Amino acid sequence: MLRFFTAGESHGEALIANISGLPAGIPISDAYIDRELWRRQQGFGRGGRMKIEHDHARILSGVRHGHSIGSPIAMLIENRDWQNWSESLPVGEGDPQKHKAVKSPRPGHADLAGALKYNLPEARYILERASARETTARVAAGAVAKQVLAALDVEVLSHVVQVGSARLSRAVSFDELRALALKDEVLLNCADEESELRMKAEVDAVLRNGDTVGGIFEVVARNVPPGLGTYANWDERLDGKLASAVMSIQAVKAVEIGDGVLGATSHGSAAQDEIGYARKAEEDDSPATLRSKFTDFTRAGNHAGGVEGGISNGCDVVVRGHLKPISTLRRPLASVDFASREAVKAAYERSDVCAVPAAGVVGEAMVALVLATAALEKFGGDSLVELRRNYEGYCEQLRNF
Ligand code: EPS
Repeated sequence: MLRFFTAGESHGEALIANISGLPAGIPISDAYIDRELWRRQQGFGRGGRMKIEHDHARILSGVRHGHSIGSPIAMLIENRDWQNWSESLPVGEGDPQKHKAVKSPRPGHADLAGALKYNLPEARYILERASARETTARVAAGAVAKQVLAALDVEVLSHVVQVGSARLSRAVSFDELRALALKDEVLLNCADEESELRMKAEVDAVLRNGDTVGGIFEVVARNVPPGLGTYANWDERLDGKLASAVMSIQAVKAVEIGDGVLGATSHGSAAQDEIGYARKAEEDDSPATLRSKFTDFTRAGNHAGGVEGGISNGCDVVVRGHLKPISTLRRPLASVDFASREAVKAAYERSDVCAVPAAGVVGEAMVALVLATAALEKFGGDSLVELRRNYEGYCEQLRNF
């Protein structure tokens, strides 16, 4: 079973990602993992921290000669900023005078709920773990999951479809998402230039007035075979797992699969994806999104976002994460001093003003982890050869259906 966990705090020494349950023989490139980490650091609206960090995953175990060996993969990503915090956040007793307390909780952050829960007098230890810095480790684990999926020809990409009230104005092809992921300069990770400039204007506005802005990212997974997940039990449904994984990303407050939100206000005749059949050998001009490589069944659309009845159906899996604006504001909101209980402004910590593109990269990681887990559950195998054999046998079964 594929499992992963992360450890580490925002201003601690390092972040750790541990992923286990991979078959042996999967090609694992550390350069690829680092490229994914770099992508997570990009985007207009990120804070000063990203000028300090150059995230690099040091693989400590589970990979030899460029391939997984079946044992857990442990990765360590150093926090360069640690050198500025080693005295104020030491592991040992240290000097209490140097502690940097967070004296008034930020509305929307974990500060108050966490302090109440862990019975701590202020929020420093709370935000250290609640911080989205933790997503660095998720992206490292997700990059490993993506390399498992690559062995099954599955690709997972993302783009930004909304920042504040600026929306992407047109449909974007999967090839455009591929090109976006290869770019060496990332503004808002939107494939449409005109839309991206409107998105940038939203970030410029909040930069000027000390506010923050949220938005929506969309993750698209191509070549997911039909049959991952099941309706057999509520907790085995693929859509439930995707929603949970994406909802767990810091600042995500809503998750949508396909056109889920629009579907609630549509009629059934407009919301479903009508089914057709066209042998590939025959004349077929339906776009690649609407026919999978697995069967000759076609679809008139993909409102379902590639999941029906909790099962992948062979169309692109499409998951959107809706981010609230980041809760650390340069022009802070009303709060209360933890010690005196007097009304004060919320604490300010260096932060981002918009992190939607970065959250999209984290979304890819979480979706990849869910899909890789579901694929390994279905196809199993302790080696790449065994996994491929099982997968190809299933593909043949689908062709002969
Ligand atoms: C970071 C995410 C955000 C950043 C953080 C790095 O964390 P948070 O959720 O706590 O706002 O602002 O940067 C800092 C904590 C800092 O000191 O600048 C990330 O994704 O790496």
